[in-house]
Amino acid sequence: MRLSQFFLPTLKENPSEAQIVSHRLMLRAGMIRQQAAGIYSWLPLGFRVLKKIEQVVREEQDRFGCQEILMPTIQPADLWRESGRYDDYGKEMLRIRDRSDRDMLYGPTNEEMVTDIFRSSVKSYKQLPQLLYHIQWKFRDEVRPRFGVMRGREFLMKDAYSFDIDYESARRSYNKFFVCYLSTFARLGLKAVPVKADTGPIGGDLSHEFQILAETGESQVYVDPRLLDLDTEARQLGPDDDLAAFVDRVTGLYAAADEMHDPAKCPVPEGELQTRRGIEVGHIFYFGTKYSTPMNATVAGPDGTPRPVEMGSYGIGVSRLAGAIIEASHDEAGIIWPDAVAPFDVGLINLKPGDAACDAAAQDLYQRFHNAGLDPLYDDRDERAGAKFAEMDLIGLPWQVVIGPRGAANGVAEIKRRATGEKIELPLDAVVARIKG
Ligand code: 5CA
Repeated sequence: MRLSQFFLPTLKENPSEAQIVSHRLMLRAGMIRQQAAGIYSWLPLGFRVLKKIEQVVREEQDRFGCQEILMPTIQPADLWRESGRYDDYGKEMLRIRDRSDRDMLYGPTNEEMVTDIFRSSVKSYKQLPQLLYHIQWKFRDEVRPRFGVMRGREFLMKDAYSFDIDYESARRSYNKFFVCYLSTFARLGLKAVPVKADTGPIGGDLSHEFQILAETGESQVYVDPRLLDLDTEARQLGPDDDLAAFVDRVTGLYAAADEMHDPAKCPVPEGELQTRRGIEVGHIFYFGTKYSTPMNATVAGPDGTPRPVEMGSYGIGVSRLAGAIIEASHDEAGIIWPDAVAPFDVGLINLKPGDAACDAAAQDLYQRFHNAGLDPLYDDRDERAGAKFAEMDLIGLPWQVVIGPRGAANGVAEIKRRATGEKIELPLDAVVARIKG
């Protein structure tokens, strides 16, 4: 993509409405545009990041045997009357009436709908377990939407649902998502800590939140330092491994959010306990038969008698992650994208467009990047060097490659790693290999 043709409405000034750094940087980097309180359009740069996050989340769900479906955003109120949540959900639910005066709603979550899909077609324990997920927009009419996409009213969620015959099997499903989440967040370049949580309006009695650690996080968490090193181990585990052993060990380590932290009960010595800020990017729930009983979602067990199916639900805030990743990875100059979710792999800066040697060298590299399967953003605009560098730093691509008249004459480019600021000069034909690592 050539920057001269790319739709990238960056801002020079800090937008006054943005209170936190990710919101500020997403607006300044032209990633999103607010359309109403807590409702955003995703512009090309932001959309690319959102799709990358979504894809990592999808691949990890698939790896653990969860099947993708797509349920609608609009749901009939009658399903929610069956579970009893239509009245309970209160003002957070956006209620709509269609032309035939039927009560509808914009889904804030999908337990009822997926239970309806399940009960209409699964009749025997032999068809279990079933794990289904979708990645779909949700609407919650939050009292105080704020912090950009971190607390929106319309937001993109990956929500998965498990169906099992009994408690033991349901725990195995829960464990799969537990490990899948740690692996997903590690792939996204994040440190995520599982913290025991309240179940709120989803219900049930077993629940964990996944908090990623960032100085600007909304909640305070107190964690055993051993919880900060689970990334590699989680990525190596798959659905057929002994996940219970891993989950039992991890959940045995101390982790508590502010309201649950009790220094008297904390087994970690004060000097070792990590007090950090966290952002909730995922939340998993086991709630047994809370929906299957009232909605009559039963399957025949081995003895032929019908019993309500055991369920859990598992959410990841996909659009929130775009903001959360920035909170965890930025500096004064702008965003620092982890490789896995960067909107482009490399920013190619031509310092002197119009100069034959610079144009030829830049064009040659642009082609080499494409040939190597890298996705470059080529700054071919006639702008001051300082402005070009500042904009590249702001949008945070992992690598910058700079071609100037001196380098072009000598057949070299300067390469900068955005995360460390480290710069080296390399011959043009060594650039691709360096970036591909
Ligand atoms: N049905 C369950 C699990 S699928 C559920 O809805 N859980 S939740 O309420 O905890 O939401 C799942 C995730 O969505 C949260 O962990 C958070 O990352 C994200 N999320 C929730 N509310 C918002 C919001 N207003 N804006 C952005 N992301 C949100």
